[in-house]
Amino acid sequence: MATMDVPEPPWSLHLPEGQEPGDLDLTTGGTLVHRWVDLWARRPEREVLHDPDRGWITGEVLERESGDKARSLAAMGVGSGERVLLGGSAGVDLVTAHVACLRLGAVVVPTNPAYREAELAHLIGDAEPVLALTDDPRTVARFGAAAPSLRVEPLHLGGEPHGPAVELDAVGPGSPALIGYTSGTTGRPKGAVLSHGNLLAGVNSLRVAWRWTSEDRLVLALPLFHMHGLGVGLHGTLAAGASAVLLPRFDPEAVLDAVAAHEATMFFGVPTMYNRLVESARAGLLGRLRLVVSGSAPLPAAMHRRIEELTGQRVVERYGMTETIMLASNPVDGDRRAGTVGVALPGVDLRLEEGTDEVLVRGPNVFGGYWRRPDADAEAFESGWFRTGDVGSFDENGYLTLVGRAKELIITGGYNVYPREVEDVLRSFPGVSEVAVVGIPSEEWGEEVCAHIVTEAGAHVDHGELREYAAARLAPYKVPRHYRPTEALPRNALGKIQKHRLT
Ligand code: MLC
Ligand code: AMP
Repeated sequence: MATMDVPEPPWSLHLPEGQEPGDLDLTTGGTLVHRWVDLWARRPEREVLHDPDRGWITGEVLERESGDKARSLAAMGVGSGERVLLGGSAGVDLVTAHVACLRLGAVVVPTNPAYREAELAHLIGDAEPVLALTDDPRTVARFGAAAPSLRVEPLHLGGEPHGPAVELDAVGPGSPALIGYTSGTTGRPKGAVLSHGNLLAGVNSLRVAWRWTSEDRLVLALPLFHMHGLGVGLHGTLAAGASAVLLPRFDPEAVLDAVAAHEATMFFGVPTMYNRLVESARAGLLGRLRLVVSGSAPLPAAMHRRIEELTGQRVVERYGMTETIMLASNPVDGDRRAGTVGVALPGVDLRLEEGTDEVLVRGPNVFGGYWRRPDADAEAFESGWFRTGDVGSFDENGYLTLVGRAKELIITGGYNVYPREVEDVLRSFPGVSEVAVVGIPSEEWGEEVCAHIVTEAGAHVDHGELREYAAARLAPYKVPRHYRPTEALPRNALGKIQKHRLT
């Protein structure tokens, strides 16, 4: 509970010395693309992004390639407000396609290349994209199977621009920029619509809190289809006028190579990445960095200590969500407390709901609502505050500890799995009568997905076949690693399954 000792607002803890809360302007730059384009015009020769295929790419090249792609998209008939599915591994080509969509005013729907046909079919049916962009042949085939009439183009969009001149960078802060799909209790993922203003406020807050400047260089091995890699890593780099080394996939040795070879200053990762990094004989290289950040899932206090012992780094743990970008962070200058997610970020208001202790949030970074889901909005917002579904407690200095979840969510390796979506798939397998999916503790993944299965009378369910069935319909990280047969699921007097009794 907040007490008199907590500075007002609590996030003033994040401000550099001399900056007053009243000086904070999270709208600096107007919109995300305005800010980026302005920086590229002012420092065209500056190296911004590196990938293994293209080497270093300057601001001038980013501006030109994204502009050319935006014109190609317009020539293909993509208009402002229309949705474009984007998928692929992190690299300059994916980034320029993403930036092109935003500069045109199209709405990006990031997709995980691991999504199966059924998952894509839902996304496509819901978002109604006019186009999909990807270079991944598996994804192309799955798009084709999920929606045969959907136009799919490669990320380079045909190279040279074609089509008439078109106005770029014209969207305002209120226009939708991104739809991030996230599940929930319904089992069917819903789209969180983030505006250009939300995305800008989100990164401006982090620029202040993390002292993110043009001198910084991030090693970015996170996928670019979730908030962590995209809304924080990529957008933050571009908005800070900084640079990033993009790695197409996470590999601890490749991360450490990049740290050494490119004189990096920052690394952001999920706890599973740190589990693997500390196993490297060269983990000490992380000690060269200015800032090491963990998020998306809880970082165990023991891992926090282990990283410090090996590298001298006190990791900055922070807390975020698709719908809100980042909410809280441990301070860069100040006490970094293991086991807490720190203090509300600049411009972000956090409080706990009385009675339930659910974390509620309000701020310019918080999305406006779900795509075509007024029913979900009505549940998610309470008098202008967004319900995070996380349960927390504040200490006397405003540090937040997440103590549980009001929502049913499993986080495995930083990816979110909503049990309902998995249960729906498993229940459709012949012979299965009831299913309850829970997360069980795992040192490597944080949690692992576990399915408790009740079979129909007289039926036999082969767990290997069930796993294969699930793997054909769900992205690999959602597929249960454990199958536990049971006679009956534990239920309370009202018939509700008591998942906390399942292990
Ligand atoms: C991969 N596998 C996973 C998994 N990732 N299983 C469970 N959970 C995961 N997260 C599967 C693979 O398909 C494979 O299955 C097996 O595990 C071994 O794979 P691997 O090669 O060891 O895994 P790898 O590809 O290296 O992936 C591990 C990882 C990745 C940690 C690098 O999971 C990852 O990038 N996580 C980050 C996710 C992220 O960006 N989250 C941010 C969400 S935004 P098989 O069957 O083939 O053996 C958000 C908001 C916020 O949450 O606050 O940031
Ligand atoms: P997503 O829906 O993918 O955006 O994931 C958001 C959820 O991830 C939050 O609601 C939290 O439950 C969880 N999360 C993010 N960061 C942390 C963290 N540092 N510690 C614990 N949980 C986290």
